[in-house]
Amino acid sequence: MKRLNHAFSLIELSITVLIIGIVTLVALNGKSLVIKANCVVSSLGSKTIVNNLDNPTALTANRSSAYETCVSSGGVITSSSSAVVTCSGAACSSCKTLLAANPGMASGTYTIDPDGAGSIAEFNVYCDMTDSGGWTKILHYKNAAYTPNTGAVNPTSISTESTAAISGFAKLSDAQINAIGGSGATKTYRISGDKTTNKYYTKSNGVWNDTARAYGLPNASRQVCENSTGFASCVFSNTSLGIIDSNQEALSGNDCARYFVDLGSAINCYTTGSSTQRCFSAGMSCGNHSMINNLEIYLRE
Ligand SMILES: [Ca+2]
Repeated sequence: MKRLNHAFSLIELSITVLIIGIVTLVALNGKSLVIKANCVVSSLGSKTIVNNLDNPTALTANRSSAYETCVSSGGVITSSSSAVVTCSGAACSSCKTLLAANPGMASGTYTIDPDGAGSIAEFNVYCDMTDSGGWTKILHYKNAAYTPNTGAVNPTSISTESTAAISGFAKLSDAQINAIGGSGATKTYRISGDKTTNKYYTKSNGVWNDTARAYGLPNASRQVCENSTGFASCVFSNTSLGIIDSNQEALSGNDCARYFVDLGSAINCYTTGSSTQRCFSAGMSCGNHSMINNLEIYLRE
């Protein structure tokens, strides 16, 4: 009877050891999947860049064999391909930092993570690498006024469509917009449309709010410029105007080079008279304040 009890104890001990082993394996496996340090996968061919600062398991759609190699090798990936774009940590935070890390990078769709290991997940953006480069597109509409929304609208549209391909209203979320370069930092916003080759540039440290008048950008320290030659040649002037209006800011005539928004109310499309939907309008001599179509707003921190 004693021998039998002893044998049973050995079986119990074996089972206990086995369970501990399984638990240990599971724990190690879980650890290996949560790699926080500079694990980067890049592929210029498909124009995707993935880092896993947040949650690698959420990136299934962007995974590649290179990504899996990265994970299995402990978080650092290298590639011999000449087409590989490198990106890690802060270099993944915006179109501007991507370009700085990869001179000559083409305009197109890339994945960024403005707050690094912070809680905002990676997201795709459309980068304009011309006009001094590093412009992240944050909002566009095609030819109709839109209802302001602080959330993200049509993420695929905003992250993949060039000017000619704009299909409708789309934007990043306000949280994503403000994370690029840091909330409250002075950034340059670039506005363009179909009525003029001029682009309107404004520097502001306002916190972006899609439901606020002129996005909450106007404040005492705002600066503005408008030209057709690009950001590098812009000469900025101060303005205390409470809205965006290149005519009142003495940057344009009351013509097709005029950009204005939210003139009549906090949210306003002057062309249609709506106070619940927003659009940009051109000057009087431009079809009696035609709506500016293919309107795009880019951000450069
Ligand atoms: Ca993040």
